[in-house]
Amino acid sequence: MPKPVRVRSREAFERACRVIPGGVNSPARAFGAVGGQPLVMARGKGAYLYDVDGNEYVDYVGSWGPLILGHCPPKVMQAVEEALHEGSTFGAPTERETELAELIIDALPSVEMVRMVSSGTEASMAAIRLARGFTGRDMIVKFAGCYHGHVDSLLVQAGSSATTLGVPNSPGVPAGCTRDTLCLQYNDVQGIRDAFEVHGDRIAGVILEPIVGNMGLVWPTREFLAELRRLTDKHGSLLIYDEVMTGFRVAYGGAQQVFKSLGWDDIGLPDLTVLGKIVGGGLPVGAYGGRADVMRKVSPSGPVFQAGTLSGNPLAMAAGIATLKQLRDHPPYARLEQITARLCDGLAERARKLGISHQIQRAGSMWTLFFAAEPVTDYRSALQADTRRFARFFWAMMDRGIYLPCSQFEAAFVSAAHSDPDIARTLDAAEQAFAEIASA
Ligand code: KE4
Repeated sequence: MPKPVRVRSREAFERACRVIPGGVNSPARAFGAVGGQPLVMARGKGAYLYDVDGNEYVDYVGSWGPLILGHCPPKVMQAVEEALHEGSTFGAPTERETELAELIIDALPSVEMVRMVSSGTEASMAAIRLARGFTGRDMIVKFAGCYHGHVDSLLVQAGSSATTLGVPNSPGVPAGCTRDTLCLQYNDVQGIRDAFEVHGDRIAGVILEPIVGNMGLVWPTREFLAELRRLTDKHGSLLIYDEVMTGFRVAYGGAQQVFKSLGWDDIGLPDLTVLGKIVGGGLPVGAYGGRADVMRKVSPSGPVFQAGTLSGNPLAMAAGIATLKQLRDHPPYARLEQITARLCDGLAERARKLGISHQIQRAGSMWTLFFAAEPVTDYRSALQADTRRFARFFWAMMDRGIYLPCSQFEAAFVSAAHSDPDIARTLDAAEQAFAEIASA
């Protein structure tokens, strides 16, 4: 099979590397985990990406989650264009900010008030500061394999036990920033019990991805979520769901709605929810919201400071409003469930035929193909996956026009723009790619 020509992409990337660290504005795009050079993209349309050499790809990254409607959805484009002619930013309240806040509150029963920021990182950082400000405590609990943005206090190594306080996992993060962070194992009920046993009255909040995308797709157990809610209630800590990836993705009401539909009533609701990606419709938006008594502590209504020049930016609000209205009024979730299930079942069938160890884990249109023999339930089991085999599969699919996330530890996304022929084309490519790696 002839490899696609990528001359311009190589030249463009080499030029980028001369002026931008690693040639990218986010390391997730750097292909470090799969080798080779990232492709420089020129445009997107519907389910497709086109690189600067004109090669077409079926896109399963969707800009790492925001593009549930695909590239250039007409109504979103139109809304941004209209907003643009009124002005790009005012630094003053605008009605679009209120409208998007109302849409979020209507979608998520746990959210009574919401504040807009410009990224998921900002939203997580603010939510943590708010939990600390509201409780007057310092300690935060997070889980290995969950990512909440490049927040200093959350860039910690996975702890070895429930009492191992955080050690930074990046240069530039002072030890003091992570000293109050506990990093536990996801789905480890005994681990959180031990942590609250030792630190309960010092824990300001627990933050987690309620369905994880950032170690690959991993489901929580009902018991884990129920115990988190029980212990945070008992000790007066806040429970923070980071739904940056799952919000409006796995359901219009995010993971919280999925759990309700599963009848998991004993897990309660989070006190705060962090949002991003889809809520901005492809433009820079993050948001955090939750209980009104907690949110009222945020400046200027309360003492917990948080600010941002472009927070609630009118163009980004317009994109977010148009996206959420499209999702609310013409929900794609039943079809996304159906075509993503067909894709994942087809991948599993083709891998099984060739005796390739794999686990396909999915939540709605978010999914991960792990090259692993056992189900992935936490970060330790995720690390058992065969990342070299993933890298070979990644390039075998890329060379057949299928654009997957460039890491075993990421989720892939199907959009409402993906068609049945796109799924068929992907499965044909996978059949050849599996055969290629099985013989390697
Ligand atoms: P941003 O600051 O990238 O908008 O959001 C950070 C964030 C917070 N919470 C969750 C659950 C997230 O998944 C993210 C960002 N996700 C990564 C991909 N796994 C974004 C890709 C990137 O960093 O370039």
